[in-house]
Amino acid sequence: MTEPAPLTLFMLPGSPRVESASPFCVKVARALNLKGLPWRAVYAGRRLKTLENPSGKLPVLQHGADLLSDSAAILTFLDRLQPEPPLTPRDPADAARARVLESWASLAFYPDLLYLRWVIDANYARYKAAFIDPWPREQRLLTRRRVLRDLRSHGVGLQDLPQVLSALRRRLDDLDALLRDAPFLLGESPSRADLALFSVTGALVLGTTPEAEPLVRERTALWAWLQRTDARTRRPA
Ligand SMILES: N[C@@H](CCC(=O)N[C@@H](CS)C(=O)NCC(=O)O)C(=O)O
Repeated sequence: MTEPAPLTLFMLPGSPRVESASPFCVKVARALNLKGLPWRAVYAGRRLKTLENPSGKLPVLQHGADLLSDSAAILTFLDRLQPEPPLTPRDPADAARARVLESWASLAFYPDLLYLRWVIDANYARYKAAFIDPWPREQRLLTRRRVLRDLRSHGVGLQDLPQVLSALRRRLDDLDALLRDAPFLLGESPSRADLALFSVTGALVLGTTPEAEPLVRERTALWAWLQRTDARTRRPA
């Protein structure tokens, strides 16, 4: 009999092109892979939200009897569980830079991604066909009405598409510039900053947001880093 995997990642389901529709779930999945930790996925959706999940959001990592939510907190926990390779740089200033870049992914890029996926009708149809319709109802989490309401209260939902794309272009330029001199954002090896920004910018090139795809592909340092980070963090076959 095989040993049960000690780590279970409750996550939103994905598609043949990516582990999960949620960049936060992809970020944790890739962190587990990078550390070489064995883990298994459980597709959770609404059921976990109402029954077991302390935060109401995915991902949630189960370690023994403990449930941990929030991808940033989970990465910090993984560094304690398995220190090598570190996701948080050992140098305190680099650790701070990594966390700032990680929050840039969730506070700036993630709302752009949600806008492009859920507000634009044609993209929502693509997203629904790839990431919602194939899965049973209990594995789904968000409704379009909820996401549109949250985006309006965030502010991005009140903007038009040209405004959102102009802000996204600026951010992608900044990310591309940060990647010109080193293979990863904080130097020679991937950190939590790379995992967070890889997950959310990688989600822009999955066939559901055609306005954003060329913006990512044409930035050469950014595009090469996406491939490099993917290769370093993919689950071994
Ligand atoms: N800060 C959280 C954010 C996670 C998050 O927003 N997850 C989304 C899926 S991408 C979610 O579960 N949303 C459900 C909800 O807002 O009710 C993290 O880093 O894990």
